[in-house]
Amino acid sequence: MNQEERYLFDLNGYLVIEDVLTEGEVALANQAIDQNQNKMRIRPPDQKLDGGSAHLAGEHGRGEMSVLNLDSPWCDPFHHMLAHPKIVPYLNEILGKGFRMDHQTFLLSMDKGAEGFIFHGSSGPGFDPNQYYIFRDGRMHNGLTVVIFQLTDINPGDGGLVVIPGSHKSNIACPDSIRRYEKHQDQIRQVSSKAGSVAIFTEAVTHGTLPWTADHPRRSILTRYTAGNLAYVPAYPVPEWADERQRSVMEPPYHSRLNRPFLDK
Ligand SMILES: O=C(O)CCC(=O)C(=O)O
Repeated sequence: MNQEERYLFDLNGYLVIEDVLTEGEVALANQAIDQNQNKMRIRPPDQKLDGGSAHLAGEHGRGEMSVLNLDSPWCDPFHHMLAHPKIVPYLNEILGKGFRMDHQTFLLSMDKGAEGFIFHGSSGPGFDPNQYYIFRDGRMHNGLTVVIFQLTDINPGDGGLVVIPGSHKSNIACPDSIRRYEKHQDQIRQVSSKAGSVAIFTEAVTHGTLPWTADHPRRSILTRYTAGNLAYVPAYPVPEWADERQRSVMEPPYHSRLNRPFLDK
């Protein structure tokens, strides 16, 4: 993580890293999804995410697919993303060495007309011990942190992930009118980037999703990580397929002084 990236993450609560995956890797991951369309679950109307906002409503729910347990070789691109050598240095800085996968990796898919997600995040006014951003003694400390590998282009105006830059340091709860995307839309930033890029954001930053408007689908691979001593959801059993790198990020939470494995890169 270079000085510009450190500055931008501290300033905004998120960062985009371009060209993490090659075109070939993006194509392989997309092929894996194409081959497993029958495993896609479209969120039903009784699990709407739009929070009742007309500005975030859609014609249908987003698609979700669990990707780590797909049959081989379709799972391979997603296993590789878990402890990706280009991303590990970022997570070492954002979460500290010994960071761990918290929520399991999944595909978030949006076809044209898919609904948005009401803005959420844990920034202020109370302290949330699972999702936080603290800067102390020259370094940042984060709770739950999201890594998204983009498998399709996200152009300005397409919809998808949005953040309120800087809100991870806010002291005031986000007003409902802003969470519902009804007012001050100019303060909301859509995170656009090309297929193969990665977005990382702290769950402390206020974020959400705008309805998808593009003809091509959104395909984002999300994994939520946390510091090695923390857990938001109960730890999953470490699967047999995991190699040494993957096992180290799937350890349950415990103190780093107890021989916790960690990755340098
Ligand atoms: O659309 C996005 O990338 C944000 C999704 C999100 O915040 C969530 O699933 O909790």
